Amino acid sequence: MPGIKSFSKTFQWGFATASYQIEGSPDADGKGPSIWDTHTHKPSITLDGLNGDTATESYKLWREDISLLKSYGVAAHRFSLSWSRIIPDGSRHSRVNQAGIDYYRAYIQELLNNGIRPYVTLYHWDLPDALHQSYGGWLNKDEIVKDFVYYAETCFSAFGDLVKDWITLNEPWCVANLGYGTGVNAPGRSSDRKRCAAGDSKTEPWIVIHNQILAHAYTVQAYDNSYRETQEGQIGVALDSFWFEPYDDAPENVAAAQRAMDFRLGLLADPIFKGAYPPSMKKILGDRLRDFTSEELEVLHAGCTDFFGLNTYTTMLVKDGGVSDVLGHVTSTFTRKDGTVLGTESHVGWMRDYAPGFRKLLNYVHNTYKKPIFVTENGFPAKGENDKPFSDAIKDTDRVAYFRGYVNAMLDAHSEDGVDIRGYFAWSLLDNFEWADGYTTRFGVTYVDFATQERTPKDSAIFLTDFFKKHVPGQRSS
Ligand code: GBH
Repeated sequence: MPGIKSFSKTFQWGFATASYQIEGSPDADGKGPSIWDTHTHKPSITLDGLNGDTATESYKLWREDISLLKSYGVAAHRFSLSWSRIIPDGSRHSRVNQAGIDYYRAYIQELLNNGIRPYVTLYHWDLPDALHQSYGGWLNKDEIVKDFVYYAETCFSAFGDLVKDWITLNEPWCVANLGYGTGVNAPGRSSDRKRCAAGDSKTEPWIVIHNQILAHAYTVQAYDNSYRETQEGQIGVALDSFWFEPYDDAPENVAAAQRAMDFRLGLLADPIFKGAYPPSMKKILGDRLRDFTSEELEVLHAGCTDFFGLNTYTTMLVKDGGVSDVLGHVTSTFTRKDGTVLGTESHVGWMRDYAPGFRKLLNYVHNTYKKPIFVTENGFPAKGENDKPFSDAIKDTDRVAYFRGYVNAMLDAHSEDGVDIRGYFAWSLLDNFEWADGYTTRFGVTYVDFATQERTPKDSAIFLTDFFKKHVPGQRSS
């Protein structure tokens, strides 16, 4: 179609979900508990006091979810596997649960039967609790790296004839800093003794970052060594970042924005794609950031992470200075120097709608890491949606506006800036269990009535379906 900007005809678009946020059925068919099962059964963890025991009942309603995907006309679907359904206590020394394998094989087969390509995340935060209890989970390098690789290989063997697109870890920054820094997320460790009984926010997040990088790298090595040739797939990682924009053009604020990018994204992306931590981080964190051994460096350098999975929601303005070293002594705000505010407010304090920042971030990732990009998450929780009557909630004007801005920014990044973008997964298919927010924050393009589990498309689902139909040549219609 002349005059219409478009992605390539192999562009993969769809929605993303995560096991603990949708599945429910925490002990069905031999599943072991994960750290999120344990965490959310402690008092005062979530805003509404609720947990993921039921969520969207997707462990039972999965065929319905796949029909919904089909009705939206997606090319692909990103979802995660629950490690403790597949290996109940997580360990390489223990048994694999055939019922877990059978469940996910049926799920994957059903996607394929409907012409939907599976993008499988191995780890979206639900570590088998037994690994945390027995040796400290992500804190224990020697054990966790081996157990993760064993789990990953179990999945490559069990599903790799059907699955060609793998994502090792989801948002390792959040796993480290929310799980072991603030302690808001599982396993809930922090120096804050009002909130957590144990933990050390100064050291543990950086250990957990380091061990996740190694788990990723050794998994890629295992894929290269034993599966890549026969299965002919690709493997990536989903890293989350804001776009950090300097507050003004003062040189110290320009430098601060780059430092924030280093601390938020470079921390993971530099080792994984370039083989070393950002120098700005070493300078501030010193020995708290572990050095890689020479063997580890070899694995990092030899491995081929095929694509850059990018989870991103918003932009922040950054100024130099700040007590916390978590983002490298910077201060962030949504309010510009002239008092105006960046974009429409959402339901959560940490994000607003600002599409120009998305285009800049896509360019930054492309120019810095030179890998094909899959946007593995992007979405918007409309303010006050949970308190609206159903008939208003499904007319999600602010979410439609957000997606319109973001997908067009991505289209411009692709067609005008030459950024190599291969796919886009909106977060999320369904309203679901939004971690510490419980069910109070809705990110879905599909409304879920949690009392009846009835699913209803919101206007944003229809918008995205129409957009990709128009801008991906040869998209099949639903
Ligand atoms: C993603 O997390 C998750 O992958 C997904 O499971 C989740 O449902 C979705 O996005 C929506 O939240 O501590 O300064 O970073 C997004 C990660 C974690 C980013 C909480 C914002 C709070 C502010 N978010 N974080 S900060």
